[in-house]
Parts: sequence; structure tokens; C-alpha cells
Amino acid sequence: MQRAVWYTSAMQPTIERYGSGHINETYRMTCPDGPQYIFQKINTSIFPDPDALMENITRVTKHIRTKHPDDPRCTLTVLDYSRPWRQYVFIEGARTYDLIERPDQAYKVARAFARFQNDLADLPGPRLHEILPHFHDTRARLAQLDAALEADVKGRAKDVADELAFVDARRAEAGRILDLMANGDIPERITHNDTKINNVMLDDTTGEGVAVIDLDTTMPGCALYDFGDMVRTSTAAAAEDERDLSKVFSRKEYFEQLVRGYLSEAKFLNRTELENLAFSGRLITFTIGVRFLTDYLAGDVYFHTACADHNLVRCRTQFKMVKSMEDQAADYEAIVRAVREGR
Ligand code: GN1
Ligand code: MG
Repeated sequence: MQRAVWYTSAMQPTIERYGSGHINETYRMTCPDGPQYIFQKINTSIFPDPDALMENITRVTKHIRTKHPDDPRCTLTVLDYSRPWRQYVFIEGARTYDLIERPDQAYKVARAFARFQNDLADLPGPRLHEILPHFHDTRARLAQLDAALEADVKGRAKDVADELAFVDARRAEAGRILDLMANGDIPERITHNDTKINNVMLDDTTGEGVAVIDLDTTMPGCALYDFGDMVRTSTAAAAEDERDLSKVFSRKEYFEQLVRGYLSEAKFLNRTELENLAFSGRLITFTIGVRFLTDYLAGDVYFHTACADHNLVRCRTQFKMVKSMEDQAADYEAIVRAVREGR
């Protein structure tokens, strides 16, 4: 068991803000004698029960370690936790990407997340805490949007007529996965729930997935939402906050590699899950666009923002991504079919 290390003022470590997460505050500490640590302040206005969250992370990381006993980098190592701060070992020789540059990276990302789901499929003991209930519940997210629109606390509703029309045209599809879960066609699994591309570390040399990180939302969920968020972020040709929408679209060759990488490991999926893989990309991208729009209307109270219209810009990129996936839906479905049939 590694232990937390503290330094005297005579040997000052350097501390810098780290990463591009929208929720927690993250710092990297580099110590004069070499080791590096991640310090993170859990955002308790979003995660009201950090103790339960850390209990989940401890169980999950311990279990993953039992699956890869010879690989010290296979998951996060919690060194210390004192609410709301925690300390992790910094995973060396690997990095995250906000945007990927080659389709083979999509393959590796998807395989890493599939392995994560696979590793946790037999986690013993009680059900994990449901850290954020209804996290990917698109109907609940639409209800939050409607409430924020009604309240219109910043007088921003006038700016978003096009985005609201975009949402209204897609409300009918919002409950598809929820209904399939409710009637038992899609099972509950242990899922990550925030599988954006920058939540997996790729090895600096081999490019292989090393570890899945940001485990705050690991809880009971739906495998399709994890796959959907990979499609949202790994196929995107531009950043989540790109203002020039002509640069924003979903890249088919990346989608293909994502499907190939995911299905190479995710052997547990049932037929209904497989049939909804392409749809899940559109749905989760839509849902996250709705969340950005809601936060814009609510006055930027949830996601970290760097400028007044940041959430609106993010919403627009998400909706452009949805449109791009809709335009390519037949191709995306054909890719899933081909990979399922071993072509
Ligand atoms: C947040 O913390 P970060 O940046 O990895 C958010 C996700 C969103 C994502 C959008 C707990 O993730 O749900 O998809 O931003 N996490 C939480 O980029 O709400
Ligand atoms: Mg993150």
C-alpha cells in the first residue's frame, strides 16, 4: 500500500492546475525528488455525498486491480481522502486527449472502456451507490430544460429559439433507451457514465489505453450511454466549444474504429444493446447538448465556464454533432451491422 507523502517548506513541490474537466478542481503536484500526484477537490455542490462516491471508487479500483495484478497503471490509486479533497498517484508515461487525431485512437479508447465495463461485470457485494440518480435520463433532462426556460433567470431565453426548436423536433425519441431498460430488454450494468475521450489515458509510446480515469460517476447504468458518449467525443472533428460550426461534425471512419474496438471486448452486450449502438451516440450527444442549454438558461451554475456564452457554444456543437450523426445514420447502422457480422 502506497502512503501519502508530505513535504517541508525546504523542498517545495510545484503545484499547477491540471486537465480540462468541467466539474472538479484538479491540480498536479510534482515533487523535487520525482513523484507526481493528482490532488482533486470534489465539487460537493454537484456530488453531495463524496463519502459514498469515494466508497464506490475504492471498491471499483480494488476490483480492477485484481484483474490486472501485474499492471500498476491499470486504474487510479487513491492515496488519501479528506473530504472534499483526494490524492491520487499520477499515472506516468500516458496522457489524455481532448480530441483525437487518428481513427486507431478511437479503437483503443473504445477497447479501454469496454475492458473497464468487462472488469466490473463481476464486482461482488452490494449495488454501487447511485451517485447521481437519473444522470442520463433524457426525459428528466428535458424537464430540467423546461424548468430553466420557464424561470429564465438571466433573460437568455430570447437567444435560444433555434436550439429549442431543435430540441422539440427530437423529444419523441428521448425515452427510447429508458423504456427498453424499464421493460427489461436492456439490463442494468456497472458503467462509467462519463466516457468522454479525455477520461481515458493512452500510453505515450504504444498509444494503447492504459487506464480509465474520472471514476466519480461509476455506478449502475446502461452500457449504451457509455458507448454513446464515446461516439460524441471520439468521433468529433472539433472541440466541444468550437465556435466555427463548419468544423464540427462526426467522423465516420472514427465511428467505425470505435465500434470495432468496443465490440472486440464488449462480448456481454445483448441483441437490443447491439441494435441501439448507433442510436446511443445521437441520444447521448443530444442529452448533453440539452444539459449545456439548460445550464446556459440557468445562469451557468453547473459546468465551469470561461465566457458568458460558453454553455451556449457547447450546446451548439452538440446539436451540430447530432445533426451530423442523423445525416449519416444509415452509414452508421451499416457499420454496426458489418462489424457484428464479422465483416
Ligand atoms: C462533465 O467532469 P467532466 O468534464 O469529465 C460532466 C459530464 C459531461 C461532460 C461534458 C459529473 O464531465 O456528464 O458529459 O462534462 N460530468 C458531470 O463535457 O456532470
Ligand atoms: Mg473528466
